[in-house]
Amino acid sequence: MKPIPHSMITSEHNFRNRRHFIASGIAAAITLPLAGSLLASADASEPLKPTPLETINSYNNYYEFGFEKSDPSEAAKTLITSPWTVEITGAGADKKGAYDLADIYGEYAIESHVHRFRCVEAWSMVIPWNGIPLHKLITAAQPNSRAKYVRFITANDKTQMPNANWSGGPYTEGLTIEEAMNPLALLATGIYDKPLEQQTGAPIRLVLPWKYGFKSAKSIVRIELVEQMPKTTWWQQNPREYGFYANVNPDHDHPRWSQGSERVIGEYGRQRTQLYNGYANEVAHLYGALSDRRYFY
Ligand SMILES: Nc1nc2c(c(=O)[nH]1)N[C@H]1C(S)=C(S)[C@@H](COP(=O)(O)O)O[C@H]1N2
Ligand SMILES: [Mo]
Repeated sequence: MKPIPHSMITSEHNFRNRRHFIASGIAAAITLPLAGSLLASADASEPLKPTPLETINSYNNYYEFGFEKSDPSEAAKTLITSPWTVEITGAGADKKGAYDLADIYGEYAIESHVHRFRCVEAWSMVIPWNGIPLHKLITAAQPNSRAKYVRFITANDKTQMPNANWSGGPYTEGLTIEEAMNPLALLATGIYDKPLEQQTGAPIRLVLPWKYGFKSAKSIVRIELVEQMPKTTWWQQNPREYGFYANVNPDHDHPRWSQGSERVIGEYGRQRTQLYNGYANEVAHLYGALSDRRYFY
């Protein structure tokens, strides 16, 4: 088993220092315009300012541990995350298997990617993830022509989760095979070079930075390569409000609120939301017309 290459990864300490450096540099070099829009225009080329780890770990959506943002960080410690098995199966996989997570760590290098994270509830963070690109695990399962979609099933254990079964079954998500093979799709195992805590989806969760956060299923136990579009948890809860694709788009509002801007958790005020959450160059080719609402709710 190969060790995780920690040397490749920027530490939380360095992130913080770099942020101070950037902040003071800006203050010294330029005078910020006073007037203009009340909303900061997040620019895809601007350096991202990571949200502090304590904030990422204490403001969570993980309904199996309760419905309040503070519930998961208090309740989730009952979830035992080691040992952990991830099964890769389905008619679309020629090489099915059940893998101990420790073996997956031995097989794949852990990469670091800092990404914007945008919840459908119109709040956002910037998260320095560690993890394995999803396409690597899918390729290892030898997808055949029946692999049209990928279905993700998560832990749903009454003995370990106070609110297990809240949606009538395990939290389930899905992607087209093309989305799943996109290099941005990550199976995250850590944040700031520390293992995920239970409330952020330990020991392994999806990260899809161009989609609303509910697509990023936590604590995954099974990945299936399938022919049919999976019936996903939030789509089943309310198909009018939560679609299969759920790509971020400031021009398609949620039926009950605007998606044009977002509250930045840990900062003051709001910023404009970007198309595909700022990742249009990487993912826009996967979808049809921007006016086609199917792709954006
Ligand atoms: N199993 C499971 N995964 C889940 C959820 C959940 O309730 N259960 N909530 C989703 C939602 S709505 C969001 S916004 C993100 C939140 O991830 P974070 O708490 O790490 O920010 O997790 C997603 N994954
Ligand atoms: Mo969310």
